Amino acid sequence: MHFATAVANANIALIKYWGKRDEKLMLPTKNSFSVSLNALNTTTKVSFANNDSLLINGVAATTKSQEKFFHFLVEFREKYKINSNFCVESINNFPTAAGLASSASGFAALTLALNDLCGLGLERKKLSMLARLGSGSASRSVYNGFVLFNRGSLSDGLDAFAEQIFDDSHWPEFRIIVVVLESGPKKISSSQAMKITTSTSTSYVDWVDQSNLRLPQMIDAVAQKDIAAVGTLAEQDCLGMHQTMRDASPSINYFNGCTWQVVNAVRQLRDSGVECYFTIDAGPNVKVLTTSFEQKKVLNTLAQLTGVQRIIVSGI
Ligand code: 2P0
Repeated sequence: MHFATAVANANIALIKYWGKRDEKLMLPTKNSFSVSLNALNTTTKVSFANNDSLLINGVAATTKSQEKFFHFLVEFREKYKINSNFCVESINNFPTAAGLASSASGFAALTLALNDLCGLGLERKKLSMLARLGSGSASRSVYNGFVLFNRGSLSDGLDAFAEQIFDDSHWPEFRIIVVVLESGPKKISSSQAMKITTSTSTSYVDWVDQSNLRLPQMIDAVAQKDIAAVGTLAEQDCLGMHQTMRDASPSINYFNGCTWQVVNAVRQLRDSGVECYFTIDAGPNVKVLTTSFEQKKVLNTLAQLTGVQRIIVSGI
């Protein structure tokens, strides 16, 4: 085979991953739980080449993403005793520069394509562990639906993998509305921010404890398709994670004025009886969690806000 192509969806964590217990092996401090987004994906084509190269949406990748990419290929070759170099062409169907998590779908699609090209025949669990070496959140994007990423307890990482808990047909009415806000380049990378948080934040340990208690409640809430419980737990987990960053030294803040504007609009809508909730990751954009029944009302309100660049509606 001269080339292989694979597609992977982006994912949003409802119970967040933030912090590593082992940086080299990319082992997370805690379990996380996500939902895949069928409207946001990466398609990656891989072929054998004389040198490693990476094109994202037809443009040579920035130094920052190239660094992670080259490191991943070094690890991949070492792990599976492969000598080849690779030409990688990656297309995101969503704005790469908009601060949306392209590394999760990107490394997951790359992992799936390399597995095909090199004829490795790896099972999903192994694919998840391989994608993890690129980005922690990528281990969740080798699946669709609702996915649990186990932190594991072994020092070699052999029990740190993701697994699907509910497939993508479980909750057809669930909606994630991605609100892309005006923003400059990312202030600080997730990896760097996690490192500062875990080593200096006064509230980190407490958040991990609380988040671990929320996880089984979240899985139960998704099982019951209870949007109020899912949304409430997701907001608590997200706000707690961002608080750990504010309590770090130096203090880290990914929100901007527009972020608070959207958060307040979501809270006001909810007060008026519309079931919608928010979650925010390592950037200013807001993801609104709601259902197909409420989608129109939410979109009408969001469309009136200033500072909103783009709105993407996704199912699972
Ligand atoms: C998550 N995030 O669970 C959390 C919530 C952002 C906030 O996983 O260092 O790009 O490559 O493992 O996966 C984003 O961090 O970080 C992330 P690395 P990653 O989705």
